[in-house]
Amino acid sequence: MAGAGISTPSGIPDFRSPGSGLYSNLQQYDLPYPEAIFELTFFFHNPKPFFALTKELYPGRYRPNITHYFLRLLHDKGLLLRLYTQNIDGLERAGIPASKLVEAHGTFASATCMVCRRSFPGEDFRADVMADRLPRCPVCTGVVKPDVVFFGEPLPERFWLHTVDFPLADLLLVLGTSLEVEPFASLSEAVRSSVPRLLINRDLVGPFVSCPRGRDVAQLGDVVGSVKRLVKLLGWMEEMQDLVQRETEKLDAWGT
Ligand code: CNA
Repeated sequence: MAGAGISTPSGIPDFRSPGSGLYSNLQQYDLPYPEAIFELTFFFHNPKPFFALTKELYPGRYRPNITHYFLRLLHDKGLLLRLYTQNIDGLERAGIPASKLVEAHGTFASATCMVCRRSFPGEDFRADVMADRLPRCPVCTGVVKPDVVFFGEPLPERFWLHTVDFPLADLLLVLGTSLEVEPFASLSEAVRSSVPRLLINRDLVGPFVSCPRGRDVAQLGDVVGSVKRLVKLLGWMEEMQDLVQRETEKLDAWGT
């Protein structure tokens, strides 16, 4: 299970970190209260703040960091049952196939017309978003909203895979999340009680505080340092460096 804290080392602010988090830095968007940026009623009244944020987070602006590559390595080694992420930055897609991913709060990679409900690749609207123009449906001219899940909207159907996955897991990694947003947060309690849960986060959160289990482990501090420590303990340092180098060269070649 992953959250915004795995992407802060890539330069993307999380929501709740005091000072640096998005919710502390929304003055520029002129919102009545921070959460309004992800509320449909406010979006229909004024979609501009959300598109200003969209411009920030549009795929291609940021690069994965060692945490994303660690998750990729788990996949390469056949150890990843599924990656459940709350992130909407798409950075987990670097090498992890869609079948292994559940983007529980949606994505900018696709978008839907809010009037006729036609679906489009997010890429179709890149030029509009970058030029601060409202993306409009080419068929009915309705406003097109990236498929990021707003408060009150249903989660993507793939989220229901959790009913199958969590009882099967034999280790749960929880990385970079405050575990404050439901229903995602409660997944951390859906593994069998004998299953170890490893929290890698700046601070202790959710059930690791409120109802800890005997086999819980928490590695507190910066996610990059913690992941490096784990990779070292696993003896995967060399593979990790090779992977990071290969992927960095690819991104350099694409000019991303
Ligand atoms: P959050 O509530 O902002 O919590 C982030 C957690 O990560 C906090 O506990 C932080 O202390 C911790 N953290 C931040 N940076 C680090 C670091 N470098 N090392 C270790 N721990 C760190 O974010 P959640 O993901 O829990 O909340 C869910 C929201 C946030 C979802 O709806 C997301 O869509 C949304 N979000 C996503 C992104 C993104 O896609 N990158 C960015 C901002 C917010």
